[in-house]
Amino acid sequence: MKLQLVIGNKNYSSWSMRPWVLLRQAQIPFEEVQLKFEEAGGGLSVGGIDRYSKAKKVPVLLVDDEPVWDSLAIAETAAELFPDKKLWPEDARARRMARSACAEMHSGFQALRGRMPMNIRSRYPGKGLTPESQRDIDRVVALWTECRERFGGAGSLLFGKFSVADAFFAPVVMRFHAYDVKVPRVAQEYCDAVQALAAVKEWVAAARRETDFVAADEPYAQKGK
Ligand SMILES: N[C@@H](CCC(=O)N[C@@H](CS)C(=O)NCC(=O)O)C(=O)O
Repeated sequence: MKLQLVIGNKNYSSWSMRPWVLLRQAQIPFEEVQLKFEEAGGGLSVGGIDRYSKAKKVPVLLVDDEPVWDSLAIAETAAELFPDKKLWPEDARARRMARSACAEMHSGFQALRGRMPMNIRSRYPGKGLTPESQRDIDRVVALWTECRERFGGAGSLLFGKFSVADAFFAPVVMRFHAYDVKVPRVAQEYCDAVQALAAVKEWVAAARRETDFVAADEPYAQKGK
């Protein structure tokens, strides 16, 4: 089986980071196809995406050239294709909670996304903090704390061992890092554990090497930069 993962800029593309970290951390081999964001007429598009997806967004997983688009569909497909990797928690109650957490992440947290766009190579301490983004942050912290307390066990991740849920929250961890969001100890320890994952380190190192500047994702950059 041939797997190709089409992603965007590693510095900015939070949706792309999820399946990339999931596959890499689980040691599922894939070929990376990186496309770059392009800005035209005030909008953002992905250069060359037409070849891969009618939805025209990254990420896309090509399974023997057949596209699977949207990060949640990709995660479910990977879990189905590689049952031995146990990408979802084995315990049924933990699995239900992991699925709910991923779905909540997938469809919610608009203020956090909008005010604190992922930007791995930059630091904007304190930027983006509004009552709405603070509410999202508080909810993320409560969710992480509940997962850790109920299902973390001896491991350091949300459900102990690495799972889809950690891949889904990795971009949030990077946002908290970039904007220096202060969180309680249990959440900070979780952030540290995510940043220590080999796949996350690899993604971050590659993101830092990127030099493309995408204005739509840079609300806090100084003019002329
Ligand atoms: N829900 C989708 C969202 C994908 C998405 O919005 N991707 C952005 C980049 S991170 C994109 O491709 N934007 C280009 C566009 O909207 O034309 C997923 O989970 O994959």
